[in-house]
Amino acid sequence: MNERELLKLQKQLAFYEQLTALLNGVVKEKGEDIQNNEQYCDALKWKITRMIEEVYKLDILNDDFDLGSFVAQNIDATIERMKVQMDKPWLRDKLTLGLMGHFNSGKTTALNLIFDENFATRNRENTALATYLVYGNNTDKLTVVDKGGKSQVISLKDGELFDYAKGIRNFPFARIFDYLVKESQNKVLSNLTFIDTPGLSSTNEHSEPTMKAVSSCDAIFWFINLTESVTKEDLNFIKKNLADKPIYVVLSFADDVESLDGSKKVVCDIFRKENVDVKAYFLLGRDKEMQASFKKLVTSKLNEVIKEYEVYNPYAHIYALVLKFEEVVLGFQKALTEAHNELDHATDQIADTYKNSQNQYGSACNSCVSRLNNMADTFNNRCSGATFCGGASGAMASDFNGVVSALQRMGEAYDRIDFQKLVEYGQKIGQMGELQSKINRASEVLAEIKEIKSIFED
Ligand SMILES: Nc1nc2c(ncn2[C@@H]2O[C@H](COP(=O)(O)OP(=O)(O)O)[C@@H](O)[C@H]2O)c(=O)[nH]1
Ligand SMILES: [Mg+2]
Repeated sequence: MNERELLKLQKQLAFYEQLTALLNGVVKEKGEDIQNNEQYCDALKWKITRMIEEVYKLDILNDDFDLGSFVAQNIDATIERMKVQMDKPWLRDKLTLGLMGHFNSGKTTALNLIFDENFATRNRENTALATYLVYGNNTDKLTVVDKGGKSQVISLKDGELFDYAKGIRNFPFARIFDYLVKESQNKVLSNLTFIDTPGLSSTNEHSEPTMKAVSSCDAIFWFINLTESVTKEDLNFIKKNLADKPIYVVLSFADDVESLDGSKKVVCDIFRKENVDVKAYFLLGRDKEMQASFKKLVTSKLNEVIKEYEVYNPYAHIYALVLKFEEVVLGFQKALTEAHNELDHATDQIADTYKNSQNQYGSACNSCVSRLNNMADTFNNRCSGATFCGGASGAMASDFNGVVSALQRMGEAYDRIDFQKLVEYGQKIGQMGELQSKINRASEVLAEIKEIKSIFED
């Protein structure tokens, strides 16, 4: 074995020893409260999604309302964020800024500069995991959290295990873990949490930690190596994943380009053309003066950003949505009730008209009967037992005429009975039944909404 091979073996051995120590270290189980929180979030998600489906079924939302994408964007993503905030106390009530862009674009260098940190920066992929820089006193330790939410406090030295630079071989091992947390006493961090991501790489696997961080970020610092300018991947990622987030662009390697103004203009023009709204640009380079001004500019911008953006509150977001749905359903129920009342009034009128015409027919019948009775009386009084005489025949003739015209009026009254009104009546009663069942459905949905509201109002 030659000296080079021996050295390599020794390095590997040191790595495995360090790794063994880490794997044997004290692991803090994911707390029961966190597991309960997650179950709570899942139950809430289920309840709210069901409520929205029920509102959707009432057929009162706009035609272009897409249930699937609405739920994905407004409920799934928000509840995931809620879970993340419950899981990760350092994201709670803080604005979260993500450092993103290609690997090797100066993200970690910038973080070190702004916060006087000392994270490893190398000219190849290095940080395998997302690193959270948070406010706290334990500045000489790191916390590493695995994908199951278990955490472990390690020394800064052991943190180096997660660097690519320790050998690409280490990389799959780092993948068991989810992220690292480093505390800092910098005052800016009492309102902000930074997530330094490994950045985008040519393979999806390496970009995963960056993708995962997106949903936790309120705003993004996007890094562009000015010597490479904006790439298709940059634009794709920004458009697909960051469309609704404020973006600040850091142009790194600024002293490595021939014409700084020209290169910067190219980037600005591309973003403008692609409708990416960049809030501000910062220049970063190797030059000390440039670095000092970068630090100054970014720090003052961060203080503005803290004031400018409200800390994302998933509860408030969902509560506002629930209130909106309640408003829509209440409006729907009100309109239905009004329509129902109108129909009720109309059917009463139809019934009155019909009854009226039927009453008229009834009284025509009665008058006909009384005419016939008159005739019978006349016959009994004047004609029975008497020879047929002129006076009686005159009385009978007038009775006959009376009966004929009474029959005529009866016929006319019958014609006036509005049977169409009966049909109309039946139709309207049917419509009322339909409205009533929708009103009842809306009441049920409103009861569900009320129940969800009470969860938020407690
Ligand atoms: N010349 C020059 N080198 C830089 C600049 N920013 C970062 N670097 C170097 O580029 C490499 C990658 O930087 P790093 O901050 O680790 O990039 P990250 O992968 O985006 O975190 C390191 O060697 C840095 O020293 C810059 O503005 N100018
Ligand atoms: Mg980095």
